[in-house]
Amino acid sequence: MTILPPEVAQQLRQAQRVVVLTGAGISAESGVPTFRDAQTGLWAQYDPHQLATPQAFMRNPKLVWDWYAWRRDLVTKVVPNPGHYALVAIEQRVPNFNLVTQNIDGLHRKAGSHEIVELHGNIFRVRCFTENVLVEDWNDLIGKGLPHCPNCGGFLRPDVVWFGETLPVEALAHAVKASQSADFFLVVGTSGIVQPAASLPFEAIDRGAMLVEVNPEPTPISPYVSYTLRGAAGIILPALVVAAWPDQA
Ligand code: BJW
Repeated sequence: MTILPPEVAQQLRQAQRVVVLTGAGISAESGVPTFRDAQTGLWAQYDPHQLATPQAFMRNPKLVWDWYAWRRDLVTKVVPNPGHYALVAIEQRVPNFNLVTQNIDGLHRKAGSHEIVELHGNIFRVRCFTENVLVEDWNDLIGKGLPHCPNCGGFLRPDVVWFGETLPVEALAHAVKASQSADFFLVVGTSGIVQPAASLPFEAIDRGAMLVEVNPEPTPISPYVSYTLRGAAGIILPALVVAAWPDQA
C-alpha cells in the first residue's frame, strides 16, 4: 500500500495554481492500452514508424485509418475511472487549475474536467492532410473508402500529433505558461520520454513548484520530483483528494 505523505496533501490543499500533466497511464484502468508498457502497450504490438508518423500515413493511409478507427471504437466504449474523476474534484477545489493531457481519448472531458489542454490532439476530430484544417461532420464522409476533404479532395487524417510533427501552437504555449506559474505540479501516468510534453514538469520545478509523480513505475522524471506516489492513478488520486480535503469527503 502506498503511504501518502501528509505534506503532499497539505501542499495541494494550500496550492493556488495547480497543473496536472497526464499520459496514457491515467486511462489504463478504463481499459485503454498505454503505449510503452512492456506486455500491454500499443508499441509492444505495433510499430510506431508504420502508424504514427506523417510518412507512414503517406505510405499507407488505409492502414493508419484502420488503426485509428479501431482505437476510436475502443475509446468510445470505455468510461472514465476514479483517477479521471479525482482530477475533476481537484479542479473544483483549487483557485487555478490546468489539466494538460497527452491523451487523445477525450476521457477527461467525459469525466467533467473543464480546463483541459490537449497537447497531442483528439481522436474524435479529423483534419485535411493537405490543408491542415479541421473538418466537421466527417462521419458522413466515411463508408466509401478513405474519407476525402470536401474542400480540396485531399486525404482526411485524425487530428492527432504524430512523431516529427509540431504540437498545436496555442495549446503548447498555454501549457508552458501554466507550468511556469504553477505552485503544485502533478505528473500522472506518463513515461516522460516524449518531448516537448516531458519538459513541462521541469518548467515548473525551475520556478519552485512542488512536483509530485503518480506512476507505478519509475520514469526519467522520478529523480527530480519532490514526492513519488507509486501506484495506480485510480487508487492514488482519489486517496490524495480525500487526504487534502477530508472535510469534503
Ligand atoms: C500508469 C498506470 C496507472 C500504467 N496509473 N500510471 C528532444 C529529444 C529527443 C527527441 C525529440 C526531442 N524533441 C522532439 C523529439 C522527437 C519526438 C520525441 O519526443 N521522441 C522521443 C520518443 C524520444 N517528439 C516529437 O516528434 C513531437 N514533436 C515535436 O517535438 O515537434 C518538433 C520536433 C520534431 C522533431 C524533432 C525535434 C523537434 C511530437 C510527439 C507526438 C507524440 N505522439 C504520440 C501519438 C499521438 C497520437 C496517438 O495516440 O496515436 O503521443 S506517441 C505516444 O507517446 C502518444 C502519447 O501521448 C505519448 C506519450 O506517451 P505516454 O502518455 O507517456 O504513455 P506511455 O505508454 O509511454 O507511458 C504510460 C505510463 O503510464 C508508464 O510510465 C506506466 O508506468 C504508467 N502507468 N498504468 C498510473 N494505472
